[in-house]
Amino acid sequence: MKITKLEPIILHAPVTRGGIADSTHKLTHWGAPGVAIHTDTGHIGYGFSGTHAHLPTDRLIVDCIINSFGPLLIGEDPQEVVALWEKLHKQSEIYWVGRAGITHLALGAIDIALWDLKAKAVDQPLWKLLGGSAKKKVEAYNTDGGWLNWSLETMVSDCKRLVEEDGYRAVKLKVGGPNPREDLRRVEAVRNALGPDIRIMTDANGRWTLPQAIQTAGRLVDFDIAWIEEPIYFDDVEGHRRLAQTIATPIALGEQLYMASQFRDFIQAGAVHYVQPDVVRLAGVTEFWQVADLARSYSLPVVPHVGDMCQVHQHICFAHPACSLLEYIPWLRDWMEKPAQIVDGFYVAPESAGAGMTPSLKALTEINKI
Ligand code: 0YR
Ligand code: MG
Repeated sequence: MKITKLEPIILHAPVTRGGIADSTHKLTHWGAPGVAIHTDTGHIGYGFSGTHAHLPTDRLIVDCIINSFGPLLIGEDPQEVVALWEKLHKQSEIYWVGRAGITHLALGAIDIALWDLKAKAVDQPLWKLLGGSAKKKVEAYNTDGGWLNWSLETMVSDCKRLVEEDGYRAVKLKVGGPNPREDLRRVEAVRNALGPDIRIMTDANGRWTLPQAIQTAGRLVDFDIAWIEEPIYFDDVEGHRRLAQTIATPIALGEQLYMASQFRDFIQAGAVHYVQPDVVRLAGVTEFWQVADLARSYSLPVVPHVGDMCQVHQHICFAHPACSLLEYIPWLRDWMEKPAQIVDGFYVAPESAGAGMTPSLKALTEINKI
């Protein structure tokens, strides 16, 4: 199998109710800038990054994929994905300008497309190629009921619907709003509405200073919260270490970390309990796997962040022993040929060959028209 052509793709998918916010980000669309990798056998591999749909920036990512990395891939065998990852990652002219950021997001999208081809070449879903089993239980927790811009009433009724009608046993709420008392009121209202048996996660998206986190996150223990996510700034290892020693609620983080070495630093410091790598911010499945192995060696659960809207991560979760819980956000549902399926709060192992990012017909007619 040989790579013959790389085709740029940009998708912008509307988010729920036209716009969502957490403490740090506001968006109307989820961006999926990526690539279709064509081969001499007729197989096409798809891989996307995940962005806030800022078109000029999405174009930079796609340009890096096609024009910086692309020429290095033509003629190569996509099944040699780990060797190709090393080859691309060693390109000093490209990595000179960024070991993280756009170059790394570009490599992530390519890596996913290569794993997609490797799985399609043997006509297997990626989880099977990675040694997983459809019998494994992969639970879903839903993030789409807890946005910070939802009114308290909307948030409570959305969370109730997710639990009572859709069968989720775990939901995530955004905190880190301007008034910490309001944060706590919102968490308390959802806890009271859902009862004691549903798990509730909270996510501050890097908003607090250390003393704010000690004060507000420290009180989450009253509501039996599963974790507080990104309580303080994304890269602050020492701050999270100190917080972890101070509060009883476990700490989750990782969605903003680009490199396996950053995870090593957080884990070694004792600054994280739930490890949240993302295939679209790490450079793909290849680097994700290293992080998941590392976390497992410290007995830390891996609960991926879903910049891919869970399409690739579901495969990894059916395969990697550190993963048994996975976020769910529905924004790419209409844009993927086989959107992830959840029944009674558990993922159903995908049956089609590949890594899960093949676009739907609707997406194929609308992409690149933005
Ligand atoms: C904006 N999940 C997150 C939104 C989400 C963000 O990027 O999607 O809240 O990525 O923190 O845990
Ligand atoms: Mg988060």
